Amino acid sequence: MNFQSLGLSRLLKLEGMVVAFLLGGFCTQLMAGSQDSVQNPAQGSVQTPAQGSVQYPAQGYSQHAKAQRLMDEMVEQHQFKREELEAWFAQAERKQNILDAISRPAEKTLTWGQYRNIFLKDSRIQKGVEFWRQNREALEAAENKYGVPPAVVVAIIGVETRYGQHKGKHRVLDALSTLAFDYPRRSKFFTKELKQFLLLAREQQRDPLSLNGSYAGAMGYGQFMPSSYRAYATDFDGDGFVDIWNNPVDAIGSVANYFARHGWRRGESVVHRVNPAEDYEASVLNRSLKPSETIASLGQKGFRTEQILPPQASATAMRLRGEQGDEYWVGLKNFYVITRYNHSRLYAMAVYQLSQKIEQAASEMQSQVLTAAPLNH
Ligand SMILES: [Ca+2]
Repeated sequence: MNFQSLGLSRLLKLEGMVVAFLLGGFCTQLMAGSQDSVQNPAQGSVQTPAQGSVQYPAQGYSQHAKAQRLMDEMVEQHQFKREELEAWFAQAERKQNILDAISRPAEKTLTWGQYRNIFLKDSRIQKGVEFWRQNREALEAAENKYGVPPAVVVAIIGVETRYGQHKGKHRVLDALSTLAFDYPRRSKFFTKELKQFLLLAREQQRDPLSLNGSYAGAMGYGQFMPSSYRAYATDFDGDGFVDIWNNPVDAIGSVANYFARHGWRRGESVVHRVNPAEDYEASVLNRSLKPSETIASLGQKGFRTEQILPPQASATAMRLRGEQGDEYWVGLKNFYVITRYNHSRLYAMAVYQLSQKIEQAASEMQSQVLTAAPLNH
């Protein structure tokens, strides 16, 4: 996920906040355990990718001990050609700005109210309606096949990359090599992703040096990490290639498939605002992303939804700090599924509310068109 928009960057700097965002498929794996915090973006540094990077002329990473080991394994386990790997890693560059971005601690955690303002802007809503209109057929097909409403898929792609406008400018081979070989704290994770990336590039007949993504190696419209790409991306237009880098139809099918595989329930709601009873049990609030209560048990603890929901449905209660004060919400299984994309309740709530706004705007536009249409009797 990608917040390199100048507008956001400028806004946050103006407010004196150093905020970064780890988003998308990246977060689904990287950020386990970090729930509400909005983490460190490659912000600022992304506009000047060369700045501060250490030069490794000629050999790049090919002589690095960890790269040598990885190449050995790719040759032994996956029959890659050693010379080919050497040639790629000779060109892979260590990027200091990526190390800076990933190791910079989140110096401020956004409240829900602040986070919401980033994503629920009119321009993102309007562009979402447009993206929906342009990809209506694919979105309907994805809903039929996977049960995920078009507005939810559109909102994910809108939050991740602003509908494909910001898919990341880092060479994925540089990003993953830098993090696998020079970022010990997550070396294991990124080494695994680097191997997945080489396998993916071979499967998709792509030159690994030609593929770009986020500073963490997340790619395409929906910002999938390589392992997620291989596991969940789908050739939704049936042309023989799974291309979520440039093909919005494949991207739409892949996001919907990701949700379906993580347990999305067709036709069920996502989250409900509640007014808690005066003697509510605060201990259940924000306890875990995974629903550990039921609608019935939350009702007994002071969180009763206005809508009648199945009493035994798994649910979780949340308190979020909104602009107008604390908000209380009850999330259902589908809310949890959105957090499988990015382990944050703020993220899931933003996606959900953006999807609602896009749906509303699309339907208003539709009714305007109908109203304005001449009557041909
Ligand atoms: Ca395809």
